[in-house]
Amino acid sequence: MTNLVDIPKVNAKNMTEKEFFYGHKACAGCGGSIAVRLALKVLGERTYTALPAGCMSAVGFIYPQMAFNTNAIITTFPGSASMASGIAVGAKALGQKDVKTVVFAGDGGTADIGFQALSGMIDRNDDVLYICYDNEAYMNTGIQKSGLTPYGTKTTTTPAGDNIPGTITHKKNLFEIIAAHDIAYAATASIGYPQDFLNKVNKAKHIKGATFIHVYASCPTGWGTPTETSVEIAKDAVDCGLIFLAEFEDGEYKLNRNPKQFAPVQDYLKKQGRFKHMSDADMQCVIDNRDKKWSRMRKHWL
Ligand SMILES: Cc1ncc(C[n+]2csc(CCOP(=O)(O)OP(=O)(O)O)c2C)c(N)n1
Ligand code: SF4
Repeated sequence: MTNLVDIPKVNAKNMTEKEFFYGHKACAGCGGSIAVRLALKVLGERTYTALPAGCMSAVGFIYPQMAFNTNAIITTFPGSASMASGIAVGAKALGQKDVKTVVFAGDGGTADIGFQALSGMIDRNDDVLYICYDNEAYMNTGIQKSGLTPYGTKTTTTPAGDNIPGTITHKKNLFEIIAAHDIAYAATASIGYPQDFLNKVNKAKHIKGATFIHVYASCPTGWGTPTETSVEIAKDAVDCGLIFLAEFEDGEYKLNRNPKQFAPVQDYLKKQGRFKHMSDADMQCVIDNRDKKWSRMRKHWL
């Protein structure tokens, strides 16, 4: 196993100025595109990239233009991890040692439709870094609820009205489901904390075998937020405790941030059109669920 302590750090000063994902057609302020851009700057040009149907493939491959400066391919929606496994094994068969295979998939393509292939990829320990950019809904097809859409969210399949208050389930516990595979390295991140995300991609790059990063990535179009606040909102989500920054390594969980006090959840929710309808009771339900999760994490991960 790679000695992760000795890996040279990547930061804004020594990071390449070369762009590997440019000229794409994402909406202004798209958090998913920020996640892809940052990750590819760490992974570099010897990267094979696989993307299922979803925003990043829709905005990245528009004939005759190609926004990826690396090798990249669109996969079937449920099969991105399988295709990435094939690419990684193919690269090995060709004797290529300096390449990395990466998947960029949305929350729908990861936690729901692509999950079986992802589980198999981790089980075989194929040499793939799987990055899920989590914008908390199926955005590319018009904002439908996914397994990672949080409680209270208004989506086109969970409309807020007299009968239901938007989404009535909490986010699927993806990070721990992945960790339960006993994967060598998994992490959560947010585009609101870019240095933390860069460090985690860098770590995963140097590990041979399956690795996974779940990065929280704002979507102004689906969230009803101003484009210029994307990074700020992704930071707010962490600061109010609804998104946590953590790692799973060598069978152990680690909380990277453990704030003494959380910023008010209400302020975070009220900034976003998708939560505008929420009652005080609904917001309290979100807070109670956050507190339950944090007391469990603090008890077992610290
Ligand atoms: C098997 C299959 N089912 C449905 C679709 C239609 N489809 C294309 S993109 C998409 C939404 C993707 O959502 P997500 O994976 O969360 O990524 P995002 O669009 O949010 O980036 C869907 C449902 C498809 N292409 N293939
Ligand atoms: S809909 Fe959202 S995730 Fe899709 S390109 Fe626009 S901002 Fe990005």
